[in-house]
Amino acid sequence: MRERVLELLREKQGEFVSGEDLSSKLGISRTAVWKHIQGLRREGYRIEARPRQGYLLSSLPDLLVPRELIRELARDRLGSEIHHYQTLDSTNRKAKDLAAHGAAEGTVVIAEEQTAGAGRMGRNWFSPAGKGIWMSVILRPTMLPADAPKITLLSAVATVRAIEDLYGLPAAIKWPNDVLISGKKVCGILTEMVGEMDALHYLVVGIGINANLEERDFPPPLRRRATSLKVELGRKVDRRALTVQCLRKLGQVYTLLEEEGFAPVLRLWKRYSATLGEQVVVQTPSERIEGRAVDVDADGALWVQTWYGRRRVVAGDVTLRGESP
Ligand code: BTX
Repeated sequence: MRERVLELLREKQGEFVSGEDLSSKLGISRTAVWKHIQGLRREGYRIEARPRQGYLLSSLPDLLVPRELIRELARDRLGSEIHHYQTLDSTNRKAKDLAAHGAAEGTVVIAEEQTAGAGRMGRNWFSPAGKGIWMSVILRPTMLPADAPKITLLSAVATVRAIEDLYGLPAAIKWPNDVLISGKKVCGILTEMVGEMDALHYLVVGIGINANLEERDFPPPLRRRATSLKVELGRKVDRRALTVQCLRKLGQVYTLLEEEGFAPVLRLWKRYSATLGEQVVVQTPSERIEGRAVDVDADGALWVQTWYGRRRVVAGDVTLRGESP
């Protein structure tokens, strides 16, 4: 019933709807209407109430409420089921849990705040309340576990395209999956896989985007290396629109991978690369490699030209020349 009250308020678009109208259309008492209005207000909808005029929906909540996102994503491939939390330790952890219990491909977990947001290699991802997009998507591609890095590159492409489309900002990808603006990290992606040697069961793609953080919101050690869309644009962004666009782009590039293979995705990745052609230092789990980043191959691995020949890197952290490590 709450949904229907909201629907009727929405239909009026900026005009008042009388309590009487609502109650007769919905076949409930005016007291019941009032209770649903209160419920919607508690969810963050701003609804004005005026004697004799009724109710007017004046703004939607600045929260990533599933019903608002699902409406927009009705014709898209991802996001038909969305779990939204005020606080979670990590959306990736929750998504893995849901996937292990059979959640469908395209299920999305979103938190307004993460208390233990996960980065790669056991690192933390700073995820303050209401300021970013902290979300994870469950995918069940038919591919071998060895192909999972392709999804990581694909997700970075989708995020960059979403940012470019909405804000025209020149975002670039640092191998494998940091999204940078003005050389600073605006988004991080953590892909986690569950499978066996010859079968991938599911993947969780965790995307963290610094949307409306101010510079002072970042802990001091991050300030030099991190930025947000708000800092870059000088204005607040609509987190809902950004979430929708990211999921839409992710669905589109994922379909491109299925239909045409990795080559077109890799071409896009290269187009947005901030790494290729650059002098880099790559810290892998076992060594430090210095040289020029010359290519990313069909498996998503980075090739570095060093003094002593070409090296292939499958996992590691890249520092670009001029960037502080
Ligand atoms: P990463 O290991 O490449 O980056 C983590 C490093 O980035 C940290 O050690 C820190 O230096 C820096 N950092 C931490 N927080 C931020 C931030 N908000 N902005 C810029 N730099 C930061 C990247 O790992 C992968 C991050 C994925 C995060 C998403 S959020 C939704 C999902 N759930 C979850 O737990 N993780 C993912």
